Amino acid sequence: MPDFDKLVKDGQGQNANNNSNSAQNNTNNSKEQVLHEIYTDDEIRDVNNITVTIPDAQTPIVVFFGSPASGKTLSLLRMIRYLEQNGHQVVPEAIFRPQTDKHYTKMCAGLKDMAYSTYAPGGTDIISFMLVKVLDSIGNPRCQILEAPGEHYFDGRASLEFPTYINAIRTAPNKKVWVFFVEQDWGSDQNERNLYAQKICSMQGLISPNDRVVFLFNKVDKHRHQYKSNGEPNKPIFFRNIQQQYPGIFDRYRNTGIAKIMYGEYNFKSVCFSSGVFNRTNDGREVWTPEKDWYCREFWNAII
Ligand SMILES: Nc1nc2c(ncn2[C@@H]2O[C@H](COP(=O)(O)OP(=O)(O)OP(=O)(O)O)[C@@H](O)[C@H]2O)c(=O)[nH]1
Ligand SMILES: [Mg+2]
Repeated sequence: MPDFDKLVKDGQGQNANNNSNSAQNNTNNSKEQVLHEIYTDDEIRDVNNITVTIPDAQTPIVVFFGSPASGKTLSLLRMIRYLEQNGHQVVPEAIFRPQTDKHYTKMCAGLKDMAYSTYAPGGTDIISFMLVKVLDSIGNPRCQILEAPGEHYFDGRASLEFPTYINAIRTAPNKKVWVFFVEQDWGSDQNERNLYAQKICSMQGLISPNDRVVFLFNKVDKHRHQYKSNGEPNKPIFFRNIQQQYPGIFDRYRNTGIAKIMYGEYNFKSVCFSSGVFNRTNDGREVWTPEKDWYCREFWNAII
């Protein structure tokens, strides 16, 4: 659960890794202001009290599971651009959260502006948790994506607890695709990565064995020396490094016997991804140059 006192004490908010605009801008703000920029009124009261409605119980739900600042929001925004340029529509699920939740209404209304902005979201553009639906060119729903603050998945501890709305998604009848965001060399040290790996394993123990799993090796652009001469990331190298740095996260998905012969060693998909490159400006914002469509294509093929 979010530890609001710690959050405010640290002056960090959502982006615990200190590399976002909101983290910098909020440092000197009052406790009240920091909380209100990051969380909705209902969440401040208690995120566990927010009940969610999933009106479409058929369309698969893709959950972006990632630690704070792992790049979930930027991935969603990048995918929105890609999908809309390739004949899809992306629409926020307006009734996912209570109608009285004005912050959610605002978030839904501002989503497209954020997706097409020159800058990475910062300041008050905060996305709290939301559900968006992806439709194909003739309006058939393809999937729903849940995007949420990393604090709700990993707050520095490996505990088994997740907020109410994540439990609601987990137990919903829809098929699920769990996208575990992992970044090579992330965190302050190996100890922090171990804790995050344990948290991923906790969730894997809770989800249905029928759910699909994708590992997203995010921000690969930060490791250009691990690219092939054709300009694409060398996935086996990323795979090996992630496996070493996040112990046990692949273990549950090992094929054995005939399945191993037919489908290979593991029964999950993995993707190297980058939303783009980010250049910090003097006024503390980040100019976002989206990466090539290749990354989005790979990601989309893995989740669909
Ligand atoms: N180099 C690089 N940096 C990235 C990439 N994606 C995100 N970032 C950086 O990471 C920061 C955080 O990204 P977000 O998308 O806000 O992360 P998040 O997972 O939504 O964070 P929370 O909402 O706090 O859980 C951005 O401000 C960028 O500086 C990427 O693909 N490559
Ligand atoms: Mg986010």
